[in-house]
This record gives sequence, C-alpha cells and structure tokens, in this order.
Amino acid sequence: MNMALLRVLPLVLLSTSVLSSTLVLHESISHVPSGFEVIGSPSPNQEIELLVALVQPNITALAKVVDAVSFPSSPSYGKYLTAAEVAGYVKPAPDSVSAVTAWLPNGASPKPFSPAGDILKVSLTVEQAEGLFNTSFKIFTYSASGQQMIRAMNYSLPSIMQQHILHVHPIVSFAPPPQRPAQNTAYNRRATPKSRQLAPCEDIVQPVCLQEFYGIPNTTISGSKTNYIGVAGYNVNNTSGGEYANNADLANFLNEFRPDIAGNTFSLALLNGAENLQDNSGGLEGQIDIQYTVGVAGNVPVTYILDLNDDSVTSYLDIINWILAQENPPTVFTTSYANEEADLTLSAATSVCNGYMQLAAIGVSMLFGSGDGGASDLHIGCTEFVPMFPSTCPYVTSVGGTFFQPPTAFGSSGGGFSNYFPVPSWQAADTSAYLESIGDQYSGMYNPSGRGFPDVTSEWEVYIVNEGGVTSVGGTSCASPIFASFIALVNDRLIAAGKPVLGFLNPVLYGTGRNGLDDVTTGQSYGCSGSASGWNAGTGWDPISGLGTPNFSAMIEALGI
Ligand SMILES: *[C@@H]1O[C@H](CO)[C@@H](O)[C@H](O)[C@H]1NC(C)=O
Ligand SMILES: *[C@@H]1O[C@H](CO)[C@@H](O)[C@H](O)[C@H]1NC(C)=O
Ligand SMILES: *[C@@H]1O[C@H](CO)[C@@H](O)[C@H](O)[C@H]1NC(C)=O
Ligand SMILES: *[C@@H]1O[C@H](CO)[C@@H](O)[C@H](O)[C@H]1NC(C)=O
Ligand SMILES: *[C@@H]1O[C@H](CO)[C@@H](O)[C@H](O)[C@H]1NC(C)=O
Ligand SMILES: *[C@@H]1O[C@H](CO)[C@@H](O)[C@H](O)[C@H]1NC(C)=O
Ligand SMILES: CC(=O)N[C@H]1CO[C@H](CO)[C@@H](O)[C@@H]1O
Repeated sequence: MNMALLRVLPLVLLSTSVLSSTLVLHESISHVPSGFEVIGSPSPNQEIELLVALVQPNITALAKVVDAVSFPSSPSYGKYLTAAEVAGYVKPAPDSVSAVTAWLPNGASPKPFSPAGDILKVSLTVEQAEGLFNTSFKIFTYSASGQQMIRAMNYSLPSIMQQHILHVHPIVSFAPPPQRPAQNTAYNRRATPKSRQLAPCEDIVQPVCLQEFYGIPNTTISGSKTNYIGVAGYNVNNTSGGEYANNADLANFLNEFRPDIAGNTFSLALLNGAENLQDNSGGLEGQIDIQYTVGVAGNVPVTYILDLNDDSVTSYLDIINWILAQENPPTVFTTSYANEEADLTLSAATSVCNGYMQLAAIGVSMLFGSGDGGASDLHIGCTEFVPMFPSTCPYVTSVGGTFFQPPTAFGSSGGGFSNYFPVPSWQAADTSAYLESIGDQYSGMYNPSGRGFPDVTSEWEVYIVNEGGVTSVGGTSCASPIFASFIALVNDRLIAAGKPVLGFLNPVLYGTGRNGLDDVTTGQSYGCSGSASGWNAGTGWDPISGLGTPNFSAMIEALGI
C-alpha cells in the first residue's frame, strides 16, 4: 500500500508540470535521405515500437574508468569491470524512469531494452506518438530493398523531458540495415588450390599464408575456455539477403586449408528469430567471417551471433546488449558490417558508441571492417569524404585492408575522419602528424579534428569455400576476422603468462603495441574522383592502413609476454 502511494504521488506532480511545459523541437532532418521516398501515411491505429534512450548520468565517469583499465601505464590496467558494475554507470536516474513512464500514455508499456534499463522500448499507436511528439509520421520506402518504414522529419519533447531523454529512435533515423562493407565479390571461381599451378600465397591468400605473413601460430597454448571470439551476423531481409555460415563448407575449408584443426566448429547464438540456414541461400559474408576466425585462430572457440533486424541502430544495439548479458562475454568480437556515419543521427551514433564504451569497460576488443569504398565510400563526384560507422566510434578498433606481401594498402580500404567523434587522446599525435604531412590537400573535405580510422589493417583478399567450391573474396570483411584471430591468439599467450587480455585495444596499439605492427607505407585510396584521389599510405599512421599489419612475434615482444 505504502509503495503504491509513494509511486502515485510523484506521478501526479509530474503530469501537472508536463502539461505546463512547452514543447521543444528535439531532433529534425531537413530533407528525406537519398534512397528513401514517401509513399503515404500510416493508419492512426498502427502500432509502432520506439526506443527511448534515457540520460546516462555517469557516462563521463565510465569514460574515465575505461581509460583507467585500458592504458597500460594505469595502476588499474586490465582490471575490467563486470557488466553489473558497468550497469551502475549507465543506469538512468530513478526520477528519469518515473517521469518518462508517467508522461507516456497508458498501454505504452515501457520495458528495459538494454540490461541497465538506460534504453526503454515502448509501443505506441501512430496517433499517440504524433500527439506526444507533435509530429506527423509518413510511410517511406527504401529503394534498394523495397523495405517500408514509418518515420517523420522531426519531433518535439516537452522541455521538462529533455533532462531525462537523450533521443527517441527511430523517428528521424533512416539508417538502412548495416551493409557488408565488402561486395565480397567472388572475383572468379577457381579450381581447387590443389590443382593450381601457383605456389600457395602467390595469387590468393589462405590461412597458411596468413600464418606465414603475420607469424600467426597454429594453435593455443593456455587451454583457456573463456578466451573466445564473437562474430556478428545479420540476417537482413531483402537488402543483402540472409547471411549464414554453412557447416559443411567450414568442414571442407578446414580439411583443405587447415587440416591440423579439421573438425573444429563454432557455437551459435540466434537473436530475434534469426536462423543459420544451411540451404546455400545466403551471401558470402557469414562464410568469410566464420572461416577466417575458426580457420585462423587455432583452437580459440568462436560463437556466431546472428541477429534479424532491418534497422542498423537496433542491429548494433542488439549485439551490444547480448554481449553485456553474457556471464562469460567474448574477449574479442568482429563485425564485418558498417553504415556511412551520416546514415545515423548524431544522437543514435552516440548511443551505440556509448554501448561500445561499456564493452571496453568489461574488456572486449571490438573490431570492425573499415568499409570497402575508400575515402569516399565510392561516391564519385562527392565534395566531402564519407566516414564509416561504427569505425568512427573511438571505443572500437577499425581494420582496413591490404594486398599480399609486402602489403600494399588497398584502394577500397575505408578510412578518414569522423564528423561526429573528436580525436581521442591516444590518437591525436598520429592524426596531426599525418595531417601535417598532407598540408592543404583535401582541406574542407573532412573534419581535421575528428577521430581517424582505420587503426590497423590486414589481408583483404582470401579464399573461402562456398557451396562446396573454392572462391576468392575481397573486402575489409576478410581483414576484420583475420585481425580478430590474431588478437585472440595474443590474448591466449597473455592468459598463459597470467596476464589480463587486451580488452579495448587502441590505447595499447597506439602506445607500445605499435611495435607489434608492421607499418604499411604504399597504396592510395579511392576518393571523390575515383582511384588515387583519396588518402595516401605513408610512414606511421595513415587513414588507409592505420598503424599497420599484425606481426605476432613482434607483438609478443612489445607486450613483454
Ligand atoms: C553516479 O553519479 C552519482 C551522482 O553524481 C554518484 O552519487 C554515484 O556515486 C555515481 N555512481 C557511480 C557508479 O559512479
Ligand atoms: C507542432 O508542430 C507544428 C508543425 O511543425 C507547429 O506549427 C506547432 O507550433 C507545434 N506545436 C507546438 C505546441 O509546439
Ligand atoms: C516538421 O516536419 C514537418 C513535416 O515535414 C514540417 O512541416 C514542419 O515544418 C517541421 N517542423 C519543424 C519545426 O522543423
Ligand atoms: C602447423 O601446422 C602445419 C600443418 O597444417 C604443420 O605443417 C606445421 O609444422 C605446424 N607448425 C607448427 C609450428 O606447429
Ligand atoms: C523477414 O522476412 C520474413 C519472411 O520472409 C518475415 O517472416 C520476417 O518477419 C521478416 N523480418 C524482418 C525483421 O523484417
Ligand atoms: C616481424 O617482426 C620481427 C621483429 O620482431 C621482424 O624480424 C620480422 O621481419 C617481422 N615480420 C614481418 C613480416 O615484417
Ligand atoms: C525481393 C525480396 O526478397 N523481397 C522480400 C522482402 O521481404 C518481404 C518480407 O519481409 C518478402 O515478402 C519479400 O518477398
């Protein structure tokens, strides 16, 4: 009884103040993003689900904790938090939850979407949402897929709610589903390697070549069961087709290229009704991501996390939530999907990036392909370069692509500077040295004070087995799982030496860890007028090859293992 009274009382007070509070425009976009078209108005009774991201009062305190556990010079280095401890920093203030709950209409049934409850999922009719946010919803289609979505050009919040709500998603967010950075072009279907005339590694790379190029060992030594790699997969409807990892193809791949670990496989986590179909109806992405983790990381266990979702922001958040909910989270995670940064609103990108900050706090190395369109994401004729997300989030490690040995940065390797996230302390000296080296070139086409990406690079083109045959594929889609496997094996050596795993990599990699990477000094990316109009590789960090390619023995030495 007492509890009920206590709960009711503030609600009455709040409702009165919300009524007297003025509506303030909270977010707006000026034009319908390209590729989308209005086709009508939704029925007022149609239900829509929205995510309400609440203010995270201690997020700046969490950023300091991440620095403390991630900089080797710090006394707390490697003392990662538990997800429950992280939740303490991001959980909303109790009065935010009660104020927002009281403001929402009956039946909205707000439920925690994230483990800490800092994002709520609510269900509203179009009519209710139009009233609440003083907006007008329309039905839009995305021409690339025919996918329909209900969105608006702007929304308002009562001024009193702005102290509680960061943003409501996806009212003005048109982000198309995450795209595989790679076209994953099967350049051609070749005969099986056994009948090839060329020596291994002369034309296209397979695991043994990566072992040779980067000194990657065959297997683990620690016997750890907690050091494992998570791999993201998205069963996106329509746009790119489903993505699946075929068990028989993996078995053939290992028999052919890694007979020493033949029979190894992977675990599955299926979110939102995703399926790992075995009917050859999928694309190549799932095949690459699984074959180049299971097939490169020796006996490090691999879990494939497949999500079914048609909105990229929610897709990224789904996987963040999954990792935070694991009793034993992966130590390394690789994602070969990306969006152009501008696909996401600043507030949505910030919410997702704050999720990666939480994963940094618990000690997960988050790796992402840097994109496959060079500096411009292949927008020929553009007047500004096109940065890619999540690579621009400072709490992830972005992986570009190189060709063969000695490695040359590949023209399609995504890279550049964020328009949303400022350059972090661990990177500032490197980006300014690079920008000084290019002078006025491209001035006005990028944000010189933004976070630069990629951070590192590895092989771009490899063989996979798909539908029983050997196929060559290319993209930072290949590079990210390869780098993840390298890090997982470095972690294995750290564990064997009784040391903490690497966790958030960048403070280490931009510090002593750079001695465990081989600088890539040749290559130039695609820009706004096609090839050779983007960034140049050079000595030190550059926005096409980052700090360089893996070198296992040098990394072991750099880390003092
Ligand atoms: C969060 O912030 C509040 C108010 O500043 C403070 O009392 C509390 O100790 C902080 N919690 C954590 C986990 O830092
Ligand atoms: C609601 O939005 C309309 C259209 O943008 C605007 O004219 C009106 O002033 C807004 N109402 C309030 C209360 O802000
Ligand atoms: C909000 O969007 C509607 C529909 O596009 C437009 O008519 C209105 O002017 C916009 N309001 C503001 C404040 O931007
Ligand atoms: C790695 O495995 C291959 C067989 O695939 C074997 O030839 C090689 O000797 C092994 N290397 C080491 C260092 O054990
Ligand atoms: C994807 O398509 C299937 C049928 O093809 C449908 O059942 C499912 O609801 C769709 N999922 C999403 C997220 O659109
Ligand atoms: C890796 O680093 C070692 C030094 O630790 C060096 O001798 C070797 O040449 C490097 N490997 C490559 C492929 O550059
Ligand atoms: C082209 C295509 O695959 N279209 C499919 C998109 O997804 C819907 C279901 O969400 C299917 O009905 C379409 O056939």
